[in-house]
Amino acid sequence: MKNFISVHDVPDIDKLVQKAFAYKAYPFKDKMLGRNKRIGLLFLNPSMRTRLSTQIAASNLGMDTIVFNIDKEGWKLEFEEGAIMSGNTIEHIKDAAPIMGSYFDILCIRTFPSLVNKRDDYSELFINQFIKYAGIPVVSLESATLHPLQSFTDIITIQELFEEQRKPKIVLTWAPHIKPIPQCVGNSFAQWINAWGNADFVITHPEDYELDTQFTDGATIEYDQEKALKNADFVYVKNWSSYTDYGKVLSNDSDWMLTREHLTVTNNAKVMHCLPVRRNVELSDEILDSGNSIANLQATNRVWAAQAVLAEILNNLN
Ligand code: SN0
Repeated sequence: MKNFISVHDVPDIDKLVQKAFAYKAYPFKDKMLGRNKRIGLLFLNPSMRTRLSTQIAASNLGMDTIVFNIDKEGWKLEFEEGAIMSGNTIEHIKDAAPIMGSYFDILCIRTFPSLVNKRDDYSELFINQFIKYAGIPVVSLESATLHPLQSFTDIITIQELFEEQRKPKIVLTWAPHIKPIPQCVGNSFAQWINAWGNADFVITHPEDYELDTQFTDGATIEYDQEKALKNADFVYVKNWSSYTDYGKVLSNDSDWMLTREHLTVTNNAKVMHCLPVRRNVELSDEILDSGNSIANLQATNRVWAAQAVLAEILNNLN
């Protein structure tokens, strides 16, 4: 593995899951692998779990980490080729990224979508410019359209909990929110579950909240949430803004908030969320504070997900 941007960078998902489980059992077994290697974590947007788990994963592998909140502490970057930089951007990615490439062995980047310019967001302009100009492996800590470390964690967590000899039914349900939110987590979860192929996978949302079919093809789309939730083993709760009417909030229908009532038709489903969660807007307290919620396990597993990915990249470097 060179870069980790999407599921397409993973030749064998199940093998990577096993690698993560091995680190969960023995966190320090490869403490020498990252010796004298330095990782840069670059944030253009806020983060808690991603930042901490990646830093811990790097430390478990013996790497040095530098965290740079470039949105707050750095110069504002320009990503457009040929831009006349007379506006508010100060430094071109062409000038910044090669320097980072010389300082680090691996570069990790979080960059949210604009939710205004669909073409730039869906061409992954920012992260692709980093890949082009840094010249070292790049790991996505959530980019404009995807959140691969989260989706990998989600599959690890499902595998860890589901022991029956059949495919689990997994439902991704849209939930209300107060503001426009990226489609990344939904896109990425759909992309990974479809690529994994070991699930009966249903996506439910109000009409006009369809995600990009390049990620959802293979899943069943069901507009009736109750019908979708029937016999679900896992329910992933997530808000996203509209992809078709790009970046817009089209519904705030609180009936879509997952409550205990919604779970009655499921197979006592485990409820997933990537966090941070808007309590009693996306998901009710009664679920989040119950044994059905596995959001904390997902977050805990972020360390092993990041460690497996970084180890794969380090193996490729050495
Ligand atoms: C981000 C998202 O893509 O959904 C990051 C999730 C890991 N979430 C938010 O931006 C939530 C912001 C809010 O105001 O609740």
